Amino acid sequence: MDSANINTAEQNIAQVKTALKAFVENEKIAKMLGKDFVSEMNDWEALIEKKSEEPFTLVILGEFKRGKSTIINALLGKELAPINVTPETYTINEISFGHTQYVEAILENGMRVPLSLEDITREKLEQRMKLFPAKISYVQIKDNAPILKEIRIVDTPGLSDLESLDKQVMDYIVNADAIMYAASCLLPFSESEQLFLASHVQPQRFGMLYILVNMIDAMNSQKDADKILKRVRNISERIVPNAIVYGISGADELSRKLGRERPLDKGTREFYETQFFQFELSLQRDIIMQKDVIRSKRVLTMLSQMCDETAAKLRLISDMAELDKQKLADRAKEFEEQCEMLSKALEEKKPALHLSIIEMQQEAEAWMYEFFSKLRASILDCRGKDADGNDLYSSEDIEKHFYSFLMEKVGEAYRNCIESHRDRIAEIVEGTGRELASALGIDDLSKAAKAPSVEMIMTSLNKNVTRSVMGVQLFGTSETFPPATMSVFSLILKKKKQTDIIDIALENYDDIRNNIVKDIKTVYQDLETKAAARLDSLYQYQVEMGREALNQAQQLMMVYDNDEIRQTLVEAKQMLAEPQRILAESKL
Ligand SMILES: Nc1nc2c(ncn2[C@@H]2O[C@H](COP(=O)(O)OP(=O)(O)OP(=O)(O)O)[C@@H](O)[C@H]2O)c(=O)[nH]1
Ligand SMILES: [Mg+2]
Repeated sequence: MDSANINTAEQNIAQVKTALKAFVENEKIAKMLGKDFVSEMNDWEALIEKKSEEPFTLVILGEFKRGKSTIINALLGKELAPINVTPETYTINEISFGHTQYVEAILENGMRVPLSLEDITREKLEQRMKLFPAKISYVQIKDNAPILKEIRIVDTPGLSDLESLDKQVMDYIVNADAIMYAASCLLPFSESEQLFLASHVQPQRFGMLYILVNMIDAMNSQKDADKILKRVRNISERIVPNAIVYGISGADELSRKLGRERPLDKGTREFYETQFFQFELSLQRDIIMQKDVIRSKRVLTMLSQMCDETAAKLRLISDMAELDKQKLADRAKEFEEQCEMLSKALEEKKPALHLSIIEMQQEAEAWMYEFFSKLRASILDCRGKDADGNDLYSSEDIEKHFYSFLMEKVGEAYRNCIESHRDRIAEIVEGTGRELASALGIDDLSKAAKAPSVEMIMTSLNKNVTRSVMGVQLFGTSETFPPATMSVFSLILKKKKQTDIIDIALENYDDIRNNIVKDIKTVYQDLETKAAARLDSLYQYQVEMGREALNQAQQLMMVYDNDEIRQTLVEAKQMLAEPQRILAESKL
């Protein structure tokens, strides 16, 4: 969709909205689908309506202390969002355009309390809030920074973990037009950050998603920075393929714009300065200039989620309409019996899982032996001579670089080996999960019972989730080598000054290899425990889905007879066909 098509997009949106409105307002259908469903549809509608009226919203997300507020200030060229070394952002701060600067808290009871920028630091706000008659819903900051004429920017508190993900932040995610996700190059791009992106950001299908790897100024060399960015890019390509990754320094950019002293240049300034510039350029070109297109796409995405959920619900009812009350009761009883049987079957699967993991562990050991025999050759190559008989590497070079060369190679082999097995184990676990679901006969039931947006997370991302749940610590840098391997490396380092480092490495060669094999064993044991636990939780999930679907159906059958349901279904499907067709044609 380009801007020439924007009118068509808007027409489509209007048509789909009208059709869905008629659908919800049809009394027979509404009665059949139930109160909850109608209120859900109304929520969707309200959200979409709100969306069309609200300014374009760019939301920043990320865990605590990734420099989110600093990045926003750097974009604004002003210090509006509070920044601190301790958890700072306390409320959701909406920053939008106003001719004069103005700050106020919007309370949950609708009341507005005027504040100043100084008041919204965590420390002050915590004090002042005690006197407010209700909790703060969000803080609104108005300012005349030029970028705010185009878009509204929302700063959020650090996300802690998925369990306690604040409902309000979640509303902002659903409501956002585009997302900036802040990570820090000083902290690893953790499994929980990945899981958050996979489970909460990706399913929303944002047209624009930036991953900002912040604090590059703190890296000691470009090589270090490149390495981290490469890792983040590799991971994000897998879980949020549409994301654009930039390596930036919010703090440097803010100081630069304010004319303050900038962080020390450790040789990467040109890089992060350019990256920030490119990020701002993309904001201009891909967001600000395209904001109507992005907005239309976003609304169309929401509408099609709404349609998909409705269609899934209709499918569920249509399955159930084929059964009568007695049959349904039998089916529920049968389901419970099956659950019991499968729970036993699940226990029986565990020894097989154990065997597969042992097999992988042996394979890993074999790889390691092979790798170490090849590595010996590369080590000896370090002493090689060129055609003229000169040393390929000077002894100073070897002195300086050999140790890190060795660590890097061993670390890489170790990481690759476990990474690839982790995928295979995740596949085994997911496959078993699917087998259980089909044995329970709840494939379709569960699909129908839950909205496709949820379903999408569960199926397409299940493997990623499983991988994350089974996250074992992956070692590989000097500080984080597995314990046994590290002990040999330390030994080499201690002796390094005394004699030729290559000799020391070769002397301790078998020890390095044997110890890494020892470490690998521990890691695989850990993997097995986690995989088994994940299998249990998948089973629980399937069972709950099945029960829920059966329950829903039984309730429905208490109120209507099958013919009535069938007839209304035909009508409902017909009414839904038109908006579905339009949405399919608008090629999201
Ligand atoms: N070296 C360096 N420090 C930074 C950078 N960006 C932010 N910081 C520092 O990191 C700390 C946290 O920055 P904030 O912007 O408050 O981080 P935040 O993610 O908004 O934190 P919360 O709101 O508490 O979740 C502050 O001390 C900043 O000065 C950067 O690019 N480089
Ligand atoms: Mg903050």
